[in-house]
Amino acid sequence: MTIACGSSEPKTSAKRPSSFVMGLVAVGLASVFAAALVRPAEAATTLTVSLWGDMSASMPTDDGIGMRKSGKNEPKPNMGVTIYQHAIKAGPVTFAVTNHSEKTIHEMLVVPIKDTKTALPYLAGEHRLDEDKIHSLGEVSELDPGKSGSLTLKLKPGKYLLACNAPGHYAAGMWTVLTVTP
Ligand SMILES: [Cu+2]
Repeated sequence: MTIACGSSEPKTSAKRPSSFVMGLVAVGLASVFAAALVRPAEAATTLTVSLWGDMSASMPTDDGIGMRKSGKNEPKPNMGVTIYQHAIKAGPVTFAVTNHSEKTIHEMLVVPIKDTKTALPYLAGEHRLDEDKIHSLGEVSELDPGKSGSLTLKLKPGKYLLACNAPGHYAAGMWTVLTVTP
C-alpha cells in the first residue's frame, strides 16, 4: 500500500506538467491547422469541367431540364458536361473547362436555377436556351476541340446549371447541375 502510494506520487506530479505541455502543444497545433484550413477556403475552389461529344444524326431534342416528355431528367450520353465534384462550398470558384470533343465547338454557361424540374426559357426555333432570360453569370465561350478555358465566379449557395448553348447541344443533354453549399 505504502509502497504503491509512494511510487505513484511522483508519477502523478510528473504527469501534470507534461499533460499541461501536451495541452499547449495540442492548442498550438489546433490553431496551426485552423489557420491552414481557413486559407484554402478563402482561395478559389477549382472545378474541373469536361465538355464532350459530337453531333450525330440521332440527336435527341428534349433532354434539357424539364423538357423530356418521359419525365426522366437525366442527360443521355450523346454529348455532355461532366464535373468531378457535384457539390462545392460557396465562395470563389474557378471553372477549368476543357473541350474533349473530336470536332465540335462547345461552351459552358453558368446559370442559377431554382430547381432541377422546371424547364428553362428555350428558343425552340433556334434550338437553344434564351440567353436574354436565363441570366447566365458568365461563360467560357466557343472552345475549339482540345482547347481549355477558365472562368472564376463568386457563387452563393444554391443550384447552378452548367450548360452548353451551341444550337441543339442543351437539348441533346449537354448540361449538368452543380450544388453550392453554405
Ligand atoms: Cu456543346
